[in-house]
Amino acid sequence: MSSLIVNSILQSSDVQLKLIAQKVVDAERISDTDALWLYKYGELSVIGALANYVRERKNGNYTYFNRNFHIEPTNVCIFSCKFCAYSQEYKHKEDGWELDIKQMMDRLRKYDGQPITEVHIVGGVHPKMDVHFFGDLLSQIKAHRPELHIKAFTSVELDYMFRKAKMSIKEGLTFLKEKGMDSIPGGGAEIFDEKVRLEIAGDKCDSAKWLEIHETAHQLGMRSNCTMLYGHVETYEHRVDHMSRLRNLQDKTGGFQTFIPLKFRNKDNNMSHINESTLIEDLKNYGVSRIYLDNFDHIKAYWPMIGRSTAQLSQSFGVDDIDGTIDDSTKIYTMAGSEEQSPTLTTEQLVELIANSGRIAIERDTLYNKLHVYDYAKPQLN
Ligand code: V47
Ligand code: SF4
Repeated sequence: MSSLIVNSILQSSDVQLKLIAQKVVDAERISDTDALWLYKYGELSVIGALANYVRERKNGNYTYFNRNFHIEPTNVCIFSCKFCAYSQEYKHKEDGWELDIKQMMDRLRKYDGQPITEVHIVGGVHPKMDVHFFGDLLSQIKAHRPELHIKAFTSVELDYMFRKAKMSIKEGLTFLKEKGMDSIPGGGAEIFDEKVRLEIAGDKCDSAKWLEIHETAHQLGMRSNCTMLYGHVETYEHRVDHMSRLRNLQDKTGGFQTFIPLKFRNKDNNMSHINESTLIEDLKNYGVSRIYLDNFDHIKAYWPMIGRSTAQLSQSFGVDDIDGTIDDSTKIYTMAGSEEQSPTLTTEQLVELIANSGRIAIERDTLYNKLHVYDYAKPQLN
C-alpha cells in the first residue's frame, strides 16, 4: 500500500516534491533544502506516505518496545532551563527530592524477579552528587543485577560531573563505563542552534560539548540516543540544523541508536506563554525526521510524553519504537503537563497498543536485540 501511494507521489506535477520522492525511493539522502521544503510545504499525507515507506524499508511492520523503569536521583538542579517544570533550585532544595544510594537501590529491588531489561537514570544537576557518588550507584546496581542494562546521565549531567572532578570527557566516561554504565540517553540536546539554546537553556553545556560527549562515548564502544526539543521558539531551519549535526556525527561514528523528537510541554514553566505544537505538527515532525535521518535505524515516540493515541498514530509517520513500560517512574513530563499523568503500561497493554495500530510488537533490549515477537493478528471490528 505504501509503495502504491509513493508511486502516485512520483507522478506529482510539483518538481520539488517529485525530486524528494525519487530520492526516498532510491534510498538516497535528502538535503537540508529538501527537509525544509517538506516542513514548509509538504502535505501531511505526503510526508506520512514517504516516512512510512522509509520506516517499512528499515523496520518492516514491526514496532519496538522494552521493559524499563526510571530512577530520577534528584530534581535539584543548578541550571535554569526555561522549559523545565521539574527542577528545583539548589537554594530551595528542601522542596525537591534527593535520593541517596540506599533509596535508589530500594527502588531497584522492587523489580527483583521481574523481567525488566533496562534502568534509565537521569535527573537534575546536583552539586553534591558527583562522579564518585554515581560511580558507587552504578557498581551497586551491577552487583545486584549484572544483566540489567544501565542507560544513564545526559551529556549535561556528565559534563558537570567531569568538570567538577577535573576529568577529561574520555577519562570520565571510561571511569563510569568501568563502574557499569552501558549507554547514554538522548536528553539535554534541546536545540543545537547557539542563539536558541542561549535563550532557552543558556547556562548548561553547549551544543559542541553535547556532541563531543556522545562522539567520545561512541569511540569508547558505548551506544547512545539523541533527542530534539521542538515546538517552542525554534524555526524549521533550526530543526534541520539540529538534525544535520546529528546526521553528520552519525556518519562519523554510527553510534546513535534512535532519534527521539520531544514535544515541548508548556505547563508550569517559564515558557508557559508559548502554545504547544498541534498534533499535525507533531506527526509532520516525526515524518520529516524519519525521511531526513537516513543513517538512523530507529525513530522513537516517547509515549509518556505524547500520550497513547499519538503514539499509535506516529507509527504511520515513521516511528518504529515507542519506548517502554516505565512503571510510573518518571516525573519530567508529568510535571510539564503531558497527557500521561502516571505513565505505566504493562507489556500486554503495550503489545495491544501496537497491534491496534496495525503493527507487530517486538520486545527489544536497549541495544535493539529482538527478545520476543508478539505476532498477534490485528483485532477486527465486528
Ligand atoms: O533534555 C524537559 C526534555 C529531556 C520538558 O534516551 C521537556 O531513551 C518537553 O531526554 N517539555 C530529558 N520536554 C528526557 C530525555 C529522554 C526521555 C525518554 C527517553 C530518552 C532516551 C531520553 O526532557 C530534556 C528535555 O529536552 N524536557 N522539560 C518540557 N517542558
Ligand atoms: Fe536542570 Fe535538566 Fe531541568 Fe535543565 S532540563 S533545569 S538541566 S533538570
